[in-house]
Amino acid sequence: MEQNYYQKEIETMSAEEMKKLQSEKLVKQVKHVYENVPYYRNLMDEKGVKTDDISGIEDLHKLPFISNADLRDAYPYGLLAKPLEDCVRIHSTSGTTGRRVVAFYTQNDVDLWEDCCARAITAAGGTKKDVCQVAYGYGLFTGGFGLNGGSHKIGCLTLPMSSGNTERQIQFMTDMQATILCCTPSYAAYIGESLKEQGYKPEDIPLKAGIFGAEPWTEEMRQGIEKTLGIKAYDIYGLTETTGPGVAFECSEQTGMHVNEDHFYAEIIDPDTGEVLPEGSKGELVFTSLDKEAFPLLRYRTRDICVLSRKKCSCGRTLVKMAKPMGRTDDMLIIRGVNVFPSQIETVLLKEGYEPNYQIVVDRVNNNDTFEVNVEMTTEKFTDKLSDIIGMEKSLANSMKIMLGINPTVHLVPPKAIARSEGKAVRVIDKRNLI
Ligand code: DLL
Repeated sequence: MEQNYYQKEIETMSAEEMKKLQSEKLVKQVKHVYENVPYYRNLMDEKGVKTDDISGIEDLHKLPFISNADLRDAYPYGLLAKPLEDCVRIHSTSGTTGRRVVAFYTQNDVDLWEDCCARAITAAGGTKKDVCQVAYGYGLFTGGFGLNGGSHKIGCLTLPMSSGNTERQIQFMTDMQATILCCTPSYAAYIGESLKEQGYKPEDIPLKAGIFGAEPWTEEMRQGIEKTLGIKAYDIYGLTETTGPGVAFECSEQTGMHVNEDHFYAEIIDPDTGEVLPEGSKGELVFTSLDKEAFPLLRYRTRDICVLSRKKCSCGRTLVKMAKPMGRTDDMLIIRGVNVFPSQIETVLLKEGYEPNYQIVVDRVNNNDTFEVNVEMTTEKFTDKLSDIIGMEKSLANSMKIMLGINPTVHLVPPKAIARSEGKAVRVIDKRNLI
C-alpha cells in the first residue's frame, strides 16, 4: 500500500531528533505546570524536584506520577493550567462526580488533538476524496468530536452521524457512498450484521476502511469485521485524560499502534513499584502530555496494561508502537464502549435501599456486549408477585442507566441467592474473552 502521512516530518523523524523535540517540549511543559497548577507544585515540592532538575526526557523519571485519584481530588478545576476564559471546550467520561474525568481544552489543544486524529485517518488510507462516517458518540464523549475534527483537517466529506440509529447509518452510508467508518468495533460489527441481514454483500458496501477503538477487541473480531464489511479495520487508542482518540493509531502493518509521541510521551512501569521498565516489557502505560495547555498531565498512570516496541515498521513511521491494551490494573469494565466501574452499580443499589449484594455478568453475543446485573432483594423488599418484581427491575435498570449512560438488564433474585465468597466478592463475571 502506498503510504500517506499527515505530518510526514514528525511521523518519520529519526529517534535522535524526536528525543530532542520531546526534551525541549518537556522542559517548557514542566515549567508551565509548576507555575500554573498549585496541585502539581505541591506534588513536585513534596518529591523535592525543581523545574531546573528537568533538562530533558532522560529526567522524566524524577517527576511524581499522577493518577485518577489525583484527578478526583482536584475535580473540577484543580489541574487547570490556563484561565477558564482561554478554554474553549470540555469533554468528560460518564460516571459519578468522583469517577468522572473532566478534561479542558484551549483552541490550540483542540487543534493538536485533531491533528492526531488526522494522522490516524491518513494512516488508514484517508484523503480529501474520502467520505468519512463518524459513528462514535458526539457530546461529552471524545470519540465523535475527535474523529470529526481529524476528518475535517484532511478535507474528507464528513458525516457527523453520532452513534445509534443503525437504519439511518446504513442509509447515509449507502446513499453518500461512505468510504471510511469510525465507531467502536462492536458497533462496526453490528452495522455489518445489519447490512448482511438486508442482503448487502461485502462488495456492495462502499466502505474501504474503518477506524475502531475505545474498547478492547480481538484479532478474531477484526477479521470478522473486515470480512463482513469488505474493509481494512484499524485500531485507534486514546483516553479522555490525555485528549481522547488519536493518542495512538494503527498503520497498514496492523501490528500495534503508533503513539503520537511528539505530543504524548509513553513509559511502561511496574504497577506495583513504579519502576520504569525497558522496551518490550509488559506493564502499566504512563503518558506525559508534552504540549497540552489547559489540562496537561505529567506521568499519568492510565491503568492500561501494555507493551511498547521500537521495532522498525514497514509503513515508514518511526513513532514508537504500543500493543493492544492487555487488561487493566483496576476494575474498570468497558461495556459497549462505555467505562463502567462496579462501584457505580453499588452506589445506585445503596441509594435505592438495596444491599450491595450483586453480580455483573458481561458477555458478547453476535459481537454485541450483553450487560446483566443480578441483584438480591432485601428481606424488606422481598416479594413473589411477578408484576412488582418487573416494576422494581425496571426502576433499578433506569437508575443505573442514568448513572452509567448505558442500559443494563436487571434481574432481582431472592435474598442470599448470590453466592457469598470467602475471599474477595466476585462482583464481575466477564465471559467475553477479550484478551
Ligand atoms: O475511549 C477515547 C477513544 C474514543 C478512543 C474513540 C478511541 C476511539 P475514555 O472513554 O476515557 O476514552 O476511555 C479510555 O478506554 O484507558 C482504555 O482502557 C480503553 N481504550 C481506548 N481505546 C482502546 C483500544 C476513549 N483501541 C479507556 N483498545 C482507555 C482497547 C481501549 N482499549
